Amino acid sequence: MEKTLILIKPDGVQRSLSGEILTRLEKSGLKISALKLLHVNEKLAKEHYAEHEGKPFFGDLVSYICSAPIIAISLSGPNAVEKSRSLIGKTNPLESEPGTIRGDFGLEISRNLIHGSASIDDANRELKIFFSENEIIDYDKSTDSWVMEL
Ligand code: IDP
Ligand code: MG
Repeated sequence: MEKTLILIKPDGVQRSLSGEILTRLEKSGLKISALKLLHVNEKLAKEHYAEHEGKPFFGDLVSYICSAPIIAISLSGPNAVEKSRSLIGKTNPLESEPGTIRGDFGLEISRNLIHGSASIDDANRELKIFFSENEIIDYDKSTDSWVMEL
């Protein structure tokens, strides 16, 4: 089953929005296949955001992600990557539709609450940074056939 990496960023945890954010993602039918609270160090932040190295906001982005604990989540389900990106909204909360996580709770691009992998390839790379293979669990739920056509 397709998987994506979600991070509830430091502002999401500090503002006590972790439960609200997870509820929204989980209610879509996507399944939690791994979850942990961790304090990211600079090395891990730079590895995760390698594609942005050299951009003007890179230093601030790394400091932001390392500033307080985050919650890392693996979500599984059909089109998990695209579905979670649509629930999250655009990168800039100002351009995100109401009803999306960033649109409802964010004001600025540099405090946009949540990360979601942008592609299946990104998801596979990023999941390996945050989780070992045995931390990601595939399991059935009795509601599976009500959420997806099996
Ligand atoms: P995404 O998180 O929607 O995939 P990316 O373009 O991959 O957006 O950027 C990664 C993260 O870097 C964003 O979520 C945001 O935290 C930060 N970021 C992106 N662009 C800017 C910017 O112009 N100023 C400040 N921070 C930015
Ligand atoms: Mg991105």
